[in-house]
Amino acid sequence: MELNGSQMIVEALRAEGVKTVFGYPGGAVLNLYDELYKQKYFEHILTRHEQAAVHAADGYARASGKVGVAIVTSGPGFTNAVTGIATAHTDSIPLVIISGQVAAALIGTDAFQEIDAVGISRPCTKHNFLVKSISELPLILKEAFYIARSGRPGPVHIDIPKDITAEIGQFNYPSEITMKTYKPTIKGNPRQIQKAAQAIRESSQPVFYAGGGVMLSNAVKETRSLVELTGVPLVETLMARGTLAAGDPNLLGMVGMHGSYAANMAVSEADLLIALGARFDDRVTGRLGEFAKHAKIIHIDVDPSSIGKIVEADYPIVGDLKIALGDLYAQLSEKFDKNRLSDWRSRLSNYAAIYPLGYDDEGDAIKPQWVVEEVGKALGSKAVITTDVGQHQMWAAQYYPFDGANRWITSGGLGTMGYGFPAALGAKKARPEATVVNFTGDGSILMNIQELTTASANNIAVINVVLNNNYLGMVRQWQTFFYDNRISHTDLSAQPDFVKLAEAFGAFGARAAKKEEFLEAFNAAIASGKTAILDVAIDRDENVLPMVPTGGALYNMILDYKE
Ligand SMILES: Cc1ncc(C[n+]2csc(CCOP(=O)(O)OP(=O)(O)O)c2C)c(N)n1
Repeated sequence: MELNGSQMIVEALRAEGVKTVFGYPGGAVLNLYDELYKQKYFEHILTRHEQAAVHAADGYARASGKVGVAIVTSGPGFTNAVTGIATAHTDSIPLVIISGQVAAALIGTDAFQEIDAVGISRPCTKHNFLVKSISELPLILKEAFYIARSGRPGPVHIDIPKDITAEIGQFNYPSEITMKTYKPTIKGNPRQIQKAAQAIRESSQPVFYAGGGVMLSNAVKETRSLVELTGVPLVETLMARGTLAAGDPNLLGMVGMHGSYAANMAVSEADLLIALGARFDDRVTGRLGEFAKHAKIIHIDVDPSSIGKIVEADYPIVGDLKIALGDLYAQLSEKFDKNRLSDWRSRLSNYAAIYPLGYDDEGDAIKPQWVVEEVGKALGSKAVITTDVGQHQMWAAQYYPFDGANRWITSGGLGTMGYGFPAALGAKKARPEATVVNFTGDGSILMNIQELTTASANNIAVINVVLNNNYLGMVRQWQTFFYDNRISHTDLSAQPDFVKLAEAFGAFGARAAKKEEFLEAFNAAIASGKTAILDVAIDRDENVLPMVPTGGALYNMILDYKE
């Protein structure tokens, strides 16, 4: 079939089953946008900033488990998108980003809106392509989707010169492909799995360390079965919240800088650490030399380059986690003696009992943790929760009752303020039946506030709960703890009227300074059926605890802080 480049893109998106794309037009993608105008296969959501388009595609991908798609123009359109691309890259989220480029003949001439897009995207994508001729476009599109979703997922960027979007060529879209240079290992080595099973059988203080890979490989069920079978307790990274249901007796909580005492002590005292799709991020490990220093390490990951990168693995297993866990289960299902772990388990229960997660809810001021708990009570585990970055993100991670995959959406690796709201919009498009709540801060929400227009124009209803402390709270906390309370440029007392702002954009706005007002505002927001901003005045000086100071060992936590 003969098509022009833009038609090929549209047909490829159709063939890949894409239902929603997010984007922002410009000169270099005019031909493509003309084709988007004519087609009826999928919906295009016009965001108001390219960064938001990519975050929305990312939120869509995380909520649906499918590849998210964003389209941006050349030059500033592309550079605006970079933060979104890097955010997805660090968290291994499958995206295809299509950018326009100046006409092939103009590349390298400093043409209007020219930028070396593939040069910029190389370090923050799983792979990228500059399309050099129309003949290679169909295969590149196919490969982009394949690379984005297979193995360790990630964003793939395709930069397409404007003339190629108008040129005509042959379009035979392959239904399947294999690539010589890229073949992810899916099945873990049976010998290694056998050895790992033996190590689990022999250990007396084992702990599972679940990372984002549990979610990405859709391995929640398999992880739960293995935990149930073995009675081995589990800690979750920020990205793995929901692996076990909140309240599960095998769950020790979140591990790392703001992890629970029990989780951090479990890792510190374990004799075997079973890392599941986790990458040993420094926010998790604390001081590396002290991290799990008594433990042998089993590391299961689909990405071979992540194994041994930060921490040597005694039992490396390269493969898809879901499959590897199934194989491990088969190895262990005969006679695993759970009782062997009873001393270990009671020691850990004791840790959980002496330092439970908690906060002081005495005074009149609204505590942010209380807000998170109330939303959790109202919506439970069926809601989709997104966050921005800061204290509110950690409180949401600590106090929301998670249960299962694809419902907890946060920028873990890059820590991108401005992520939460557009990601929530993308998530709502992917899961229209779910209530979507974005926990955000008064700093973060202003970073992509323009997307209120996108929400209103497209009737996408999400609830932004602004935990408003009039500070860049997380940075203020560090200044308080580690810089002698020198509050340098983190006071956000000067702020807009968030209620009026919401209304100006056609959204719902309400303010809450007392607990009853919050519950009322929250219910009214849901009833409004619109995107909402709830401006919640919280205790200004609340800190996120426990906290492991940077470079400290996990077992040295600040549990309580009094100035
Ligand atoms: C784009 C970006 N800029 C700067 C930072 C550094 N940073 C991390 S947390 C934070 C404060 C966030 O403040 P706010 O959104 O009000 O949330 P709070 O911590 O008060 O809950 C800042 C500035 C970041 N993570 N992302």
